[in-house]
This record gives sequence, structure tokens and C-alpha cells, in this order.
Amino acid sequence: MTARSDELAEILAGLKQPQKMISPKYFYDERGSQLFDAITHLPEYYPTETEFRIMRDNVDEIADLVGPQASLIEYGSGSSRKTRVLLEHLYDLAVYVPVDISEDHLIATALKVRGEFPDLEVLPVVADFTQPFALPDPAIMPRRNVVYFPGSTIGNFTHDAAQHLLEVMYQEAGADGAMLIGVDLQKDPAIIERAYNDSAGITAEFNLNMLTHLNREFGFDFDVGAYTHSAIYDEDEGRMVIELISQRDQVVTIDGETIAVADGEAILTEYSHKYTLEGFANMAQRAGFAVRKVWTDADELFSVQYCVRG
Ligand code: SAH
Ligand code: AVI
Repeated sequence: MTARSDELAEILAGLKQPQKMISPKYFYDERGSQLFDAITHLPEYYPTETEFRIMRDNVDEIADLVGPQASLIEYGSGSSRKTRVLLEHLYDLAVYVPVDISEDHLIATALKVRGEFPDLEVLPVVADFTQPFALPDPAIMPRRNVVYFPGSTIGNFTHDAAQHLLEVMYQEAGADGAMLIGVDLQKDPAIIERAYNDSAGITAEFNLNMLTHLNREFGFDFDVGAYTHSAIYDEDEGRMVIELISQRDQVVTIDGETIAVADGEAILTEYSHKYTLEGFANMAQRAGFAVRKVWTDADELFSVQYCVRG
């Protein structure tokens, strides 16, 4: 099977579950990446600006912990905005490897980063990081691998999947490696819900764009206008539940298959888990990591954590 038919099979299997679901990785075509960038500038979406501030305030300490001639491997690099703080401050970085599924956006970003940091080797990798992928060989042998996973993208995985991903990163980091990760924290649910229900409607557009992406890329015939955005915080589970709600009984067809979607039925498109510091430390520990240092903002909205082999 080609990767494409694997993806289609994965999407169809999700739509045939009693709770219909589509992986959030399908948010990110070129338009989806642009919409996510717009989200990061919204006044309601606190994670990006808060993480930025934490990075800027503590980058010297981060640089000391990382040390010279590291290889920086970033999972889900997007526009590499926060990464630039690291690229400016890490000592004598050996190579920057941004990894992302959104191909055009990744390549355009990598070219921009190359222009801004002409002495740095930048080796982009287009890959689904939940599947095994090969890392490129850098020209300079790095002293250590640092896996960088900002934005709390870890929150978009269930606890089991997140644990597995951390285990993969542990292997990737290697013997003397480390992980620098952004983790969004549990807080007043009203603050969290506002971040996913912005008044400009950009998050709704981001959510709905997934269907436009699937129609174009795989040949589905979702009636995009017949779904609405829903984003509710589940306090018991400590996670945002982001869904598309069908506004009428309808049928989606693909390759001769039909999927019935009832009026009011939800398609789950994303979880965004929020952690306690203790909860994340336990999960990291189960993956083999020890949390060496945690930085937060004064209100403890968000955390950046430096983890080493436990
Ligand atoms: N790190 C950036 C972007 C976060 S948005 C920030 O902190 O602002 C999540 C990013 O991860 C997007 O760029 C998306 O394309 C990428 N992504 C999501 N799922 C992915 C997957 N399974 N494999 C590779 N990249 C993925
Ligand atoms: C990429 N990820 C961490 C974002 C989040 O907050 O869970 C994706 C997002 N979905 C809606 N708004 C932002």
C-alpha cells in the first residue's frame, strides 16, 4: 500500500467508529498551517505568546544546559517562530532539523531560516513523526541530540500515544541527549475554552478547513458549510475536546463507500490535553526521561521543560 492509501484507510477507519474521529494531523495543509499561524497571534490564544516569553526570559540558562555543538531536532516545527530564540542563543549549533508533515510550509520556512542563519546547516524532513522516519546526516558531527517539541503539540495526543511518542524521542535523543518540550498547564477552564473559541472565528475556520483539505486531497465530498465548530473543556479528563458538529442528516461518499452523519453528530478532530507539572513528570519518567528543569510564566499558564535520560 502507498502512504496515501494508508492515510485514506486510517481516515475511513476513524469515520466508521461509533465516535467518529479524524486525526488532527489532517488540519495541516498549506491553508491549515497559515490558519494555525493566525491562531498564534490571537489575543485569546495564550500558549504561543506565553511560551515565547518563557523562552526569551530563560534562553541563556537553556543554552548552558544544552551546551555547544548540539543537533536541534524539532518535531512539528510549523513556522519555527520560537525556535529562532534558540537558534540565536545556542552555542555553535551543529545542525537544525525541522520535522513537519505540512510540506510546502516546512520547505518555505526552512529556506527563510537558512537566509536568516547562513552559517547554520538546516536539514528539513517532511514526515509524519508518529511513524518511523530517517534523520539526515549532518556535515558536522553533533555532540548531542536535543529533541525540541514546543507548542504543547504533545497535548494533541492521548496519554498512551503521548507516552509512546516520548519513548520514541528518548531513543532519538540517544545516550547523552535531551528533550526540550513546551507543555500547556491545567488552569481556570474559562481561560482555556476562550483560547479555542476566539471571537474572530479563526479556530472555527481552522477546524472546518480539515474537511476542505480531505475533499481536495482524498476526494471526499464533505459539505463543509453543513458543519460547525465546537470546543469544550472536559475538566475531568483535563483536555479540550474539539469537534465538528453536523447540522443535518447527511452522507459522505468516497471511493464508492458511504458514511452517514446524523444531525447533531460530532466528528472529533482534536484533543488538547493540559497537564499538571506532576502529571507530565510522571509520564516523562515512564518514557525514561527525568525532568531536569521547569520554567513557567508567573501565572503558571504554560511550562517549558528540559528533560534528560533518567
Ligand atoms: N511548533 C509550532 C507549531 C505547532 S502546530 C509552534 O509551537 O507554534 C503543530 C505543528 O505540528 C504543525 O506545523 C503541524 O503541521 C505539525 N504536525 C502535526 N501533526 C504532525 C505529525 N503527525 N507529523 C509531523 N508534523 C505534524
Ligand atoms: C498545535 N496544538 C498544540 C494546538 C493546540 O492548542 O492544541 C492546535 C490548536 N487547535 C486549535 N487551536 C490550536
